[in-house]
Amino acid sequence: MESIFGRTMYPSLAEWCDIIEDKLDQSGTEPIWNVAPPEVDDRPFDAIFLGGGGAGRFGAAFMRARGGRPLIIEKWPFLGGSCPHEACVPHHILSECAKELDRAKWFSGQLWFPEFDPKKVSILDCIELVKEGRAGAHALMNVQTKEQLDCEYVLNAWGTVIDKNTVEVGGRTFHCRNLVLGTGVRTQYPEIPGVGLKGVYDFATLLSDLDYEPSRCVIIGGSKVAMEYGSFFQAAGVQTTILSRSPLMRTASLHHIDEDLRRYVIEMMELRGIEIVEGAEPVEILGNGRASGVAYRAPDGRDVTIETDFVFIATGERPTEMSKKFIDLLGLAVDERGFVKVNKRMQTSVPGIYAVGDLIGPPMEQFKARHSGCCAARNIMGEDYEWDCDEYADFLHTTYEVVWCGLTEEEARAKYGRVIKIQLPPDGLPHEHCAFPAGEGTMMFACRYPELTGFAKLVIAADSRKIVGAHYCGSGVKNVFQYLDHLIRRPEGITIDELGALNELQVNDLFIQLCRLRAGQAVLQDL
Ligand code: COM
Repeated sequence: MESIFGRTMYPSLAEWCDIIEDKLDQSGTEPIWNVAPPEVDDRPFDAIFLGGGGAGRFGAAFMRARGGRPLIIEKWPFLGGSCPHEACVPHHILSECAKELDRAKWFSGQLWFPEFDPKKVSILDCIELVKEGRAGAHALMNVQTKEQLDCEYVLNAWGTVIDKNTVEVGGRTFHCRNLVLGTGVRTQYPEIPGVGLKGVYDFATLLSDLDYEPSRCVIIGGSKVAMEYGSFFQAAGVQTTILSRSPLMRTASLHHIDEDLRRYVIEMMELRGIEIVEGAEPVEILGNGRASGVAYRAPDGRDVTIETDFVFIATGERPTEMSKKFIDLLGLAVDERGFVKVNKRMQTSVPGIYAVGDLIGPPMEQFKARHSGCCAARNIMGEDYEWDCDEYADFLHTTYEVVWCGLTEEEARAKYGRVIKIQLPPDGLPHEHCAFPAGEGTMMFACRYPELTGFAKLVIAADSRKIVGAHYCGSGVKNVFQYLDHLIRRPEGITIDELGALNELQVNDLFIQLCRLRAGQAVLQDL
């Protein structure tokens, strides 16, 4: 394809969709060039961002906004990386499908809902929906990054690192003052026989390779991905078993998981029919040419086999083999799992080389990718800027949205001694008699299925009256938690009195009215 740099007529969003689809269909084709020719701009690049996912794209945009000259090199024909293509966006769409399917089942034959017919649910159709939807996101990333953010890029081409100041791509050589590595990760498959069989997928290959309707699913791994995709498969009518070594939500990469929240989430997954085997040791994926079963050792030492035509791997991610090549070439320090080590400026062990996004390890979340890219850009542009990713609000989906920030009740008691909580349903009140929290999105459940309305807990240090943790399973609350997390972590924090002074917009809003009910108390008590 000819260069798109300097065109007065840019590809429209629709044209970009076609260009991207064409490129995705033919592997190894021409790069897409958007680089200023030397007569227009011959300044050296302040940084080459290898990888145009959230980390590289945001880093480059920030650098450009500060007057720098970034170049993004991306193997896919679009920017945004795995997020819009096979990770966050697909997962959000499939989780929304799971939530809709769940409602359709519970209300089957009631109100305006038809009798739920699982035969009408097609996983392949849901995947087609994802593919249709992601094309628009791809196109927007390309247009926005060029037209609005004024960044130069080369897409649809692998960059080859020659040294820390030189990258070759599409037969051309580019020089830079700094290198920012953001090439992401792939699912790491367990080393057991059978992982290469047809019928074994991860969140990425599910979208690219699945070509039949699964009838039974075994998930190996207990990560967020296991819970999220497992909930979707089960909601779509595919009997699902999760084989996890660690208890769900107690895996190493999740922190501040409140035990009451965890219990409710698992209970609700099991109520939907998912079988969860914790402490399981997968031994082999069985099959002749294609997966037909999974053999595992149960926690009590028994050898068990489950028949299945679909195995989903959710054992976490690691840097790719391609990344390992330049990591070795550049001599970068890595941790025991192979993630590139960085300091709080995103500097690696080699001066002039930064690493960002998933390549530096968990949390593998969008906010971390974007912030880490900007942090590298700020430092490259001369700012002395540190970014700390130790504390953050976190979430996952089942058929619910599960969100948390700050300390668990147990952690708060250890740290502050006197702690009170505001909780729905309160301890000792059976959920089937308590149709709360009943937030946005679970009001219909509240009327007919009280125990499905979710779980809410606010943790408060009683002496200072400060809110120190919040935990929620329900629907529609991620936005709230973004701000709540910020308020809690401000040096001055936020008290129960201050939260109670806000104006609620939903009758069963998240915590405001409940804080106000308690705010009059001089000595705070649980609610
Ligand atoms: C979002 C991708 S889908 S990015 O983080 O905006 O680049």
